[in-house]
Amino acid sequence: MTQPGHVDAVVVGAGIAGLYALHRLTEAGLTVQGFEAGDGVGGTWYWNRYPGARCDVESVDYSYSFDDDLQQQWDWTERYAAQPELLRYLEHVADRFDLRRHIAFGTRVDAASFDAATGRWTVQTDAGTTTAQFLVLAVGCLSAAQVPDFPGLETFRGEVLHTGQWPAEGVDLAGRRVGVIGTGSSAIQAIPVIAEQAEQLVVFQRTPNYSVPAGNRPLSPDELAEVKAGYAEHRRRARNTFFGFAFPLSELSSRPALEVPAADRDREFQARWDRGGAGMTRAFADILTDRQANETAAEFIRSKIRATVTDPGTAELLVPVDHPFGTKRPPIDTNYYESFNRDNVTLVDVRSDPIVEVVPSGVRTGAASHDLDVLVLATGFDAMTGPLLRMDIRGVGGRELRDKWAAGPVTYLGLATEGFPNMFVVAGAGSPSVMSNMVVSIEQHVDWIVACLQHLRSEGHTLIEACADAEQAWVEHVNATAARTLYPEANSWYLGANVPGKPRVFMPYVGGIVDYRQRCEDVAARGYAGFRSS
Ligand code: NA7
Repeated sequence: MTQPGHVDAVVVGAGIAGLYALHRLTEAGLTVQGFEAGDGVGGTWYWNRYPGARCDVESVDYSYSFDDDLQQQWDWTERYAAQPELLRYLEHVADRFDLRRHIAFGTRVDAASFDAATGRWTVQTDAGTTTAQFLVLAVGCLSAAQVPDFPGLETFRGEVLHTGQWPAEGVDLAGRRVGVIGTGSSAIQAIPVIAEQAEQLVVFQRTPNYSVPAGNRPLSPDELAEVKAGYAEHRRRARNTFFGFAFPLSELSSRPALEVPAADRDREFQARWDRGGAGMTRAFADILTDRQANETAAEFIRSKIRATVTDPGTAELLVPVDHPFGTKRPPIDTNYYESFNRDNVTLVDVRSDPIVEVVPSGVRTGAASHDLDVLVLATGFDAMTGPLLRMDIRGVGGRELRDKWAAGPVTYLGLATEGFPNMFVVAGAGSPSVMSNMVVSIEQHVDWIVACLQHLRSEGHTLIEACADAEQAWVEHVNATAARTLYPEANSWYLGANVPGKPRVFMPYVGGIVDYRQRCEDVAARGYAGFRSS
């Protein structure tokens, strides 16, 4: 496609957020240009093609709600959709709403700068320059792969693959010696599948994780029909829960864990373990806010690990002790702990035996050399701020976003930042997106942004910018809300802890999506209070 010289809005990213933004902005009558670094749509589901990649939110929830024909006509095949199905879905959405014609694929945005004289953004890509009145950054929260600086990595003779940049053509692991570094959600999904394919698998673990069985299974036609018959109500329910999932209300407990006798508590945990999925964090009202309550769930999971993993030494290494359950995004798995009972799987604890270097033949730790053909970096992402700060974004007076956020992200509602007029972030730091069903958050953010732009037009204004005091108050509220929970206790990507040198700031808003939506609506109802427009 030919890149236009000027449009009303540039949308960066063609994942779930970018596609929906393009759809809603064009529907509202704006001219748009989308830019996407990948060669196709899908974002997260375009890049994360590692073996076992699957969503941790149920398919019937993790899907757009804006179009009833779409949700009625699309048939999910599994409780938790795998990456190929999610990618097919997003490709279908792009075609169905004719969105591809707005997107320049294989085009990475390097820089964007705001010119106060013209009130326009100049967006620079590796293919050219486009100006726009509005800049909508839909670049994802977990899209900037984090590759640790292992000495000698470049000397490795085999293949080095990051889970978040998996080759589209796939990788044949049969008969190969594979190393996986990391035991986060991506690794926990990949390890059981790689263990079945590879000749040998060595897992390098720094921090043991709590994982709960996904309970994934095919969705029966009857089950799907039932959801579809009540989809409007299903979506309404999802939007009115803390995290944005339409689980049965009976799953939401209002009881504090320690008020329940231990045997009953374990029965409750067991029921949720058997059902599979993320229900464990909701088993009692205070799991994520009270350390002792949390410990009851943590201990239950530890007992499951010890009961599953046959070698007691390996089991103990897999038992998490240094952070509360649920304070890192809780992985859900299929046969994760069971994989360590296989003869071809070895666990290396890099806390006690650190990785010294990567050598041409594999990975050398203090105690041993591990010969490998493939090294999988399941080492996560420079989350939330990484995708934005890897671009050179400059606001009024050439102020760099990197400078403004040097001590951590500063936003108003997670959607905007002072000094960067007409720039909106979808699912940004300071929003509840990563603590929620992402699709519900994305639809809410984009709807809010589009309504804001329509309001601006109806007022005859061309410029909108967050005010410094509103932004400051929001940041304080985000911090205070996090401080009431156990989340800051874990060295998680929520805090940037996985990226050496990144400021330790709790980035997501953990007040829940209902509270957040109410606050956004209130801001809009008060004439976009906290923003100035002209
Ligand atoms: P995560 O959850 O950030 O996990 C990354 C893993 O890689 C984690 O176990 C890290 O250990 C480990 N890691 C990172 N750097 C190193 C180094 N230098 N040495 C050893 N181990 C390392 O990323 P995922 O991709 O699994 O999941 C991201 C999100 O995607 C997930 O939360 C879901 O929302 C979907 P650590 O725990 O930091 O000690």
